Amino acid sequence: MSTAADGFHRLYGSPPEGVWAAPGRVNLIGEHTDYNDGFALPFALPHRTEVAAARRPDRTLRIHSDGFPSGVVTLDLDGAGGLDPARPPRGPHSWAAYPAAVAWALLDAGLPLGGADLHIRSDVPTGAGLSSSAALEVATALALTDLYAVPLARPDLAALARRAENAYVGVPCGVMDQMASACATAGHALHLDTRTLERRHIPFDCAAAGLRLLVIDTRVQHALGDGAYAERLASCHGAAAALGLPALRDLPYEELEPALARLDDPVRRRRVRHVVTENERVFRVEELLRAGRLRETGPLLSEGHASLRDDYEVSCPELDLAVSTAEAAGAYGARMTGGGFGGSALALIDADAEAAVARAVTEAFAAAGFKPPRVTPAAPAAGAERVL
Ligand code: GAF
Repeated sequence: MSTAADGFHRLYGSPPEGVWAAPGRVNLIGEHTDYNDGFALPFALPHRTEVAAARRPDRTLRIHSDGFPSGVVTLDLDGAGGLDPARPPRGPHSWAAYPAAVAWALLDAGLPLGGADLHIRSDVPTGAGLSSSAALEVATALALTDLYAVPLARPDLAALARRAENAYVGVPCGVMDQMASACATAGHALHLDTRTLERRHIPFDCAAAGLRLLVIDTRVQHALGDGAYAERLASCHGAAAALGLPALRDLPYEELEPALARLDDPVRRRRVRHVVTENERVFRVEELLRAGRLRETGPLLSEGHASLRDDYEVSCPELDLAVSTAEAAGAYGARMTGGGFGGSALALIDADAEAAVARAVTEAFAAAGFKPPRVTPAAPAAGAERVL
């Protein structure tokens, strides 16, 4: 039995009916494009959130997490004090807002759910820009819909998980993280069209090419709810409206310069330039991966970082140092990944350079007086699945 199942048994006094797992993600390229209906190329991490669960005969949802010492959170699926988006679990129970949000979104979509007991355990680092929230949402959604035999295609499940986070938790994220967690496959990056939710699985095997992808967690906690993310989103939507477009995705790369000339605000111009060039980079990286030319993606990753740092202004000194140090230590390319303002960077390196690059970054952080970073290799793992 998995640890989540054991934990469930100990807590609730009987075994779960099943255990469902969903991974965190790393985004290879395509950052801050998803809420512009654009493109992204994430892959799933081996780190997962597991939800052990069983149905209940009543309309009660009990939620417990190994990672939080606040005990069992009990909610009524129908009561006003239960799944009310105006009153999500707060304070020491605020972690429970994510699974509660998912139950709310599924019910709000008219899906026939009943009560359930959930026990959660996770090794997805939180606040590291590796989508611990999406992993929790997707694992919960999969557990609840499987328990109640509700057929839901993975993209629909991801879209509902995003809606849960937007409308219930109050974080205005796009759909990339939930799609990556729900739809990624081992050994592949997921080319994602965030407007249509169409996806392509692109073989991505660093080891076979003698390469390694390092994830460098700066340990600067990032939070999407602090206003800067919403400000970027508003700026992009405002620019699209000013250009008469449904979304910035509808601005082709070839038409970028004349479009920029039509925007008065220099900040908006920079935001638009990032989004449009980033969408283009997604396609160029995909092409190189398909051609097996993995090393050549490096400069595009670094270009993406410069764009996020200078045009989109979502980097921070720790991310910039991680990237520049990895590059100086021989990385083919490096960039921040995820929402930014902290969290993690990734670096594409020769497999035998791992120790040297990790040491260089660790030493540079120490010299700058930053917290020691956590450096780990990552390879594309499986998306969400039932594991027991
Ligand atoms: C966060 C969000 F949750 C995603 O939707 C995406 O916008 C990302 O930041 C930036 O690419 O992870």
